[in-house]
Amino acid sequence: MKDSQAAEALRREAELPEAGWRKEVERGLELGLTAAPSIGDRTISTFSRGELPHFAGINTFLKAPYVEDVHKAGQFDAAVFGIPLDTGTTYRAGTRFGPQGVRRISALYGSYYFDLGIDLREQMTLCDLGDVFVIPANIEKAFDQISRAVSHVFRSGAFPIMIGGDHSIGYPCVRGVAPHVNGNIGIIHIDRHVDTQEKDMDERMHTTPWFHATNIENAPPKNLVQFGIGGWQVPRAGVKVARERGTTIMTMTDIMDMGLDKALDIAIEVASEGTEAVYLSFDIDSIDAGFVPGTGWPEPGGFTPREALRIVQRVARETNLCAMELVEVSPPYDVSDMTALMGTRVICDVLANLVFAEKLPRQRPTWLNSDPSTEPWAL
Ligand SMILES: [Mn+2]
Repeated sequence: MKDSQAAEALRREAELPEAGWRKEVERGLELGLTAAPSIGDRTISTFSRGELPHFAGINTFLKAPYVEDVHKAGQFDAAVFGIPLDTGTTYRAGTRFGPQGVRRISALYGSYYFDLGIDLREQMTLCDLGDVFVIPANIEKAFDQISRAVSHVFRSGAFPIMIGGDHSIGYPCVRGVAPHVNGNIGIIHIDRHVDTQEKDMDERMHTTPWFHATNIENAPPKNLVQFGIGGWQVPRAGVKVARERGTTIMTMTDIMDMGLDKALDIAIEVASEGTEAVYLSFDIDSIDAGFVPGTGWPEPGGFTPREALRIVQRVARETNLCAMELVEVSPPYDVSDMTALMGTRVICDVLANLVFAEKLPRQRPTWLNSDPSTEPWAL
């Protein structure tokens, strides 16, 4: 088995540095006091200030530093922030607790990923910027806040990771990214639902983000690929729009018939053709509800977790990924945190694969248009 992934993982681990871990230990001892004399392991502090114990401490995503001053976002390779908006939900709400739920269960993980021999703490810097101040009673004002926040983080140079929130945030997130890309953006949308109608019950809701996002000049519908679609919750109004605009929809049956990797070849090509950057929108309900019950619009017949991880692996490695969102995790409907954990896993696997493919830490991308003298996105 010397050519196995496991054998390679064992080799790679030996080459990983420990400087980040040592720094965390030193910091813990300095801020949290050295441990009681009976504790043999002198890396342990009295107050928990780092990864351990996993069940202790104040939660940020992966216990990354909470950076209260958002002006410092650009000092990190990647920045996580929450968008706790569920005003766009058309059935059962609760995704306003998505960022909290994902952060809480993310404490289960350390920074090391065995499969790839990657240690995020040693190989990149990550911060948690907290949450966007959404306006729950007015979705358009919430959208404005979201676009401004995304724009700020994106142009700082940090790789932005948005934790929703319902899928309505897809539109303001892309609207925050688009002005800072020199060239076009492709969108890879992993979902059971098309989310392409113009309005739902007279407003822009979580069923509408891609209608509005593909109205943005440099986010054309020809580079929108919708992956895993199908079932009984695809409104006909959205289907009409998809047909008129020529977005690329790939159903679960399409994907099964051709095989996941062949389908991913097509998805990556559609999103990348003629674009400078690719945006990933991952709806947790793309995975079968048997695995992820904690979501607002469950639709049976979606991906398995293994398939979902294969999708994000290839998207992270093979596209010019510029930002991502994870949406529709709804902790009030979750069981044993399994949906939030899967959401955590999607984000962690994107990061690990970006590091593996040497896309993180990143040089400032040539397509990133950010004049520091300009304000972040504003109407
Ligand atoms: Mn969906």
